[in-house]
Amino acid sequence: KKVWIATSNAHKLEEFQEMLGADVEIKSFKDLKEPIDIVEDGKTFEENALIKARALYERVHEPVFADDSGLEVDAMDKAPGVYSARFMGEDTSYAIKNDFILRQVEGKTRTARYVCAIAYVDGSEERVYRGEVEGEISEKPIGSNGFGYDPIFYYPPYQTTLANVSDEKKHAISHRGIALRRFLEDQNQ
Ligand code: ITT
Repeated sequence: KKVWIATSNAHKLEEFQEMLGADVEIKSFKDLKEPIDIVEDGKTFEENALIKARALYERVHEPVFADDSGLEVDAMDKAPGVYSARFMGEDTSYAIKNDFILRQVEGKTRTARYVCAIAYVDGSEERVYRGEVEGEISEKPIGSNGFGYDPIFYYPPYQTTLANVSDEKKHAISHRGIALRRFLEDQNQ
């Protein structure tokens, strides 16, 4: 089986490969001869996922997924949200972004969630699936697995951050894992 994923984020690709298994061949933006210029100007995760999936479908005319995801921090009015990749600039390290968020939640409620919208476009149908996982901003960064905000995303049932658990444990409860399983269950109906 082969599927396109409209992403240039290598960490997302790795997670999809782990979750879908080695027998699924994944292609992404890096496999295109000509780059696609995409303006991700949606206001919601769902809109942005559809924008990316439609753009790649128009190029390849084969089944395409896209993942738009991010972190909502309640004490920051749900920022960085859909701006999670661009928040403080794409070139700013996550060590700096994570420290900034730790300072923002000092003395405030620490609740946060990851959200993921997975869009699927194949020319005859368009579908979007959402997954969310509730957590808290940790007291300090912990762990080196995962990517992005994982070192500060504390998941109470595991009593540690998502950067401090195995890939399997992350996928079992993650926003991306939930959204992907919703898609797969729908396909099996
Ligand atoms: P593409 O649009 O090319 O897919 P992107 O990284 O720009 O890549 P998004 O706009 O969806 O994608 O931004 C998602 C950001 O949210 C990502 O860069 C991380 O900062 C954060 N994020 C999403 N899922 C995450 C996860 O599982 N662990 C840690 N951080 C995550």
